[in-house]
Amino acid sequence: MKLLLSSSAQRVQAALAGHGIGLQVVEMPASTRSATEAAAAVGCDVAQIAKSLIFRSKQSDRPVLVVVCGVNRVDEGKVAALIGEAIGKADADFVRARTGFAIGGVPPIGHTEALTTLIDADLLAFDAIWAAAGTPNAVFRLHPSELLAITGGQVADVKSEE
Ligand code: 5CA
Repeated sequence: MKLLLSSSAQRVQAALAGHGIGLQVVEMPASTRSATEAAAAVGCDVAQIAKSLIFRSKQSDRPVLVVVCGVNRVDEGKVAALIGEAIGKADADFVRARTGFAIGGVPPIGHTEALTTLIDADLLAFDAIWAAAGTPNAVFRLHPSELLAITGGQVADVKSEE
């Protein structure tokens, strides 16, 4: 664990501090770029990794954040029904431009603009989950209720059943 956080991780730490709960960003020596790598690095189940996935709304061209259980895939049709607009994948440039973070480190909070946020209901089953914190090495641990509190996201069934 590094004592001095990189600037992207510091932005996430500052956003967490702004919510007044003592959640701590940690930078790991190993990669946390993917859910599998993050789970190995912190020693949890892949299901306990909260993936922060960015989609692009087709009509209004807005970023949509879906925070997903590490073992699930997103059903884009379910998300579209929930937000009232079709969505597509976001490319790396869109993600960076509209969140301020690069793919592999996109956090659930601290973005450059407020994001419409949906939270996979499956994440609520755990006592502890881990989310990305701005870089492909940075994560923080939190309780699902804290994820709801800091994102203001809507809990929903967003997973693909395939
Ligand atoms: N730090 C880890 C664990 S929290 C992490 O960010 N995992 S993740 O799953 O939330 O982010 C990786 C996701 O980025 C992939 O699941 C995929 O949806 C997306 N992604 C990866 N490469 C690309 C790409 N080239 N273009 C668009 N999206 C991508």
